[in-house]
Amino acid sequence: MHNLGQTRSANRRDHLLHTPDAFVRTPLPGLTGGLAIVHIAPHLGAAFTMMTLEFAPKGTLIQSATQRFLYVLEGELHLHEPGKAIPHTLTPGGYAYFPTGYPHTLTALAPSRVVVIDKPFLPLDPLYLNDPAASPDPWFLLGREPEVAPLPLNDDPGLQVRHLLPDSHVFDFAINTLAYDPGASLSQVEIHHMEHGLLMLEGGGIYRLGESWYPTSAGDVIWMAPFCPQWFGAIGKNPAKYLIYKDFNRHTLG
Ligand code: UGY
Ligand code: MN
Repeated sequence: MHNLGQTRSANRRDHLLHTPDAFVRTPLPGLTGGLAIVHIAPHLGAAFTMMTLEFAPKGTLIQSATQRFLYVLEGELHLHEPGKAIPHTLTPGGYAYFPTGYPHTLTALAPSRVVVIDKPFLPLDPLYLNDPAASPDPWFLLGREPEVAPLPLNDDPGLQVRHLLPDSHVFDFAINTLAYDPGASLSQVEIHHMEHGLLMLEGGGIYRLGESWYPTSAGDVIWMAPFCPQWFGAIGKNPAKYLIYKDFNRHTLG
C-alpha cells in the first residue's frame, strides 16, 4: 500500500534509519530461491554490507569474497561445510562466523530470514599478537545467542550485553546484542570512531542519531557513521533488544 510518499526512514550524512516500509528486495549472485534487502553498503560510506536475506524452502546461499557473519531471525536452515557429511542445523538465535574464503552453503528447510554482514578483513599486524606463534587469522565458529552469558553494561543490571564473537584481537569487528529492561537506556550519549550496523530485534524506544530523535521498533535497521552521536532509551512497558555490529580491535591508521 502506498503511503502518500511518507516513510519513517531517514537518510542523513552520518546515519540511516531503514524501516520496513522502505525495504526493496533484490536478487544477488550466490543466492537462489531468495531475495536480499540490502540495508547498509559501502555506497553509504560504510566499510561493510548488512542485509536481510529472505529464503523460500530449498533456497540457498554460498560464500562471498569477504569474511561473513550471519544470524538467523526466522525459520530453519542447514549449513554445509565442504568435506563434512553432516550439516549443522540453524534456527532463530543461531549464528555463524566465516573467515575470508571459507566455503559454505546455507539451505533453507522452511521459509527463513537471515541477517548477513560481509566485510573485507583488515589483517592484524603480528606486532599485536600476544602469542607470536598464534594464528593471526580469525576462525570459523557457530553459536546460539541465548546461550551466550549476558553481562551488565556499565554496571547497569537493566542493560545486558552479549558478545557473540570471541574476545580476541584477531577479529576486526564485534557483534553484540543489547537487551534493555523497560525504561532502561544507554548511560551516556556515545560518540566514537567505530561505525555501527543495528537491527532492532524486539520492542522499541527512542534512538538519538546525530541531532534527531527517532521512534524505533522491531524490524528497523540503523547505520551509524563513525562519530555519529547516539543514544537509546527503551521507552514504554516492554523490553527492547537489538543486534549491533561495530568495527573493532584495529588502530585508526591501520
Ligand atoms: O558498543 C557500542 O558502542 C554500543 N553501546 N552502542 C550503541 O548501542 N549505540
Ligand atoms: Mn556505540
